[in-house]
Amino acid sequence: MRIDSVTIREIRLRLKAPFETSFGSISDRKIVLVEVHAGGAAGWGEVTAGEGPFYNSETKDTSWIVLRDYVVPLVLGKNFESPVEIPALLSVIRGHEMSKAALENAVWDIAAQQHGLPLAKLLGGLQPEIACGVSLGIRSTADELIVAIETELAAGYQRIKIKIKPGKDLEFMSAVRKKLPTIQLMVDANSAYKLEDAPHLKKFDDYSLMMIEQPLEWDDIYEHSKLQAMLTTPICLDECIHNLQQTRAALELKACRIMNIKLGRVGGHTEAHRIAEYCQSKGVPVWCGGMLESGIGRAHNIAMSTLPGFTLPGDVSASHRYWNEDIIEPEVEVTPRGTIRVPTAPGIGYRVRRDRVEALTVRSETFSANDRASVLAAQS
Ligand code: OSB
Ligand code: MG
Repeated sequence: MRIDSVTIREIRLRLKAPFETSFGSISDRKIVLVEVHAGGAAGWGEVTAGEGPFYNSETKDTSWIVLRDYVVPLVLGKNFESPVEIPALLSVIRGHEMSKAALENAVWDIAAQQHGLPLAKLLGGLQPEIACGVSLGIRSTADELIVAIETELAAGYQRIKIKIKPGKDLEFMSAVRKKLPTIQLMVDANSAYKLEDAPHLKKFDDYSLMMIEQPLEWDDIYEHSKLQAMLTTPICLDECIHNLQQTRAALELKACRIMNIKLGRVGGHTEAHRIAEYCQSKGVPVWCGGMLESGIGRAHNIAMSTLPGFTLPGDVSASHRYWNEDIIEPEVEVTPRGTIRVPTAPGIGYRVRRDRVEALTVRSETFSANDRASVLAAQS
């Protein structure tokens, strides 16, 4: 396929309720979407960067620049047999995985449509439905948190993750365990602790947690290996892992026993697939993390979650938990047994609501291979 045009656009989408993590609170998402046209088909990807550089170093604004000035010029007018060729082409750009992922994933959407297959199938996914958990933001009181957890359990969700930070941890875990002793429970610190906090983190071992996600520095695999040796609870890495090499380092150093794979953080479906395969070969379970995505990013997460090795419930949940109205049709729904049925239509399997996307757009730029060819011809 030849990449005929790429449109980048920024939309605004208000969360139903603010989402609080150890690094801040967010109410209004500002999301960059990428639409690629190739061979008569349109494909969509989502940049999963935050509004500010607080989860990782990318933001919706850095992604705009990187896409416009570096990613798009590298792919526009180029021919690809398969989207797996894209990472090598984009590897001259260091970092900026979320920006690259949005482009590559849009091309995967097109490739799947051209094969007449749902994206999950094209990727090699086998599961007809995926297991779902929820990620709950930090609440002001344990009672409030328990009410939120009970609502999610009643909806069927199989696993509860609670966000924590120093001062908002043991009291919450202990209250939840007292009320709900047997649920599948885990915590996510988003790098809020230091290795010196090991004696404190050791107390988490008393609460039968499935795992502790990313307790230490966002870029420090080594210190997680020191901490893991002191804990019985498995560590799961999130922020630290951007590619297969870092995954190998983490497993060889025994820095974690479980891996969170996020499509944006690792640069797209091709790298995510490699990481999942490697983890599976080492007997390390993986699950799909979430970044408060719109329906487009969510659809890609669902496709990835069908791959072998994704044996734990992910942070992939129903559209209505986030938005009054999503930008895809149908919206993502969860069954009473806490699963999402994988769509069977070609591509991402959901229809993008263009009217709604247009209405939410605050800026957009389109780059077309033909315009570029004519600009280059005029210059020569
Ligand atoms: O660490 O997993 C995380 C949201 C934004 C940034 C980082 C994280 C999260 C979540 C939300 O936990 C998961 C979701 O999309 O529901
Ligand atoms: Mg996390």
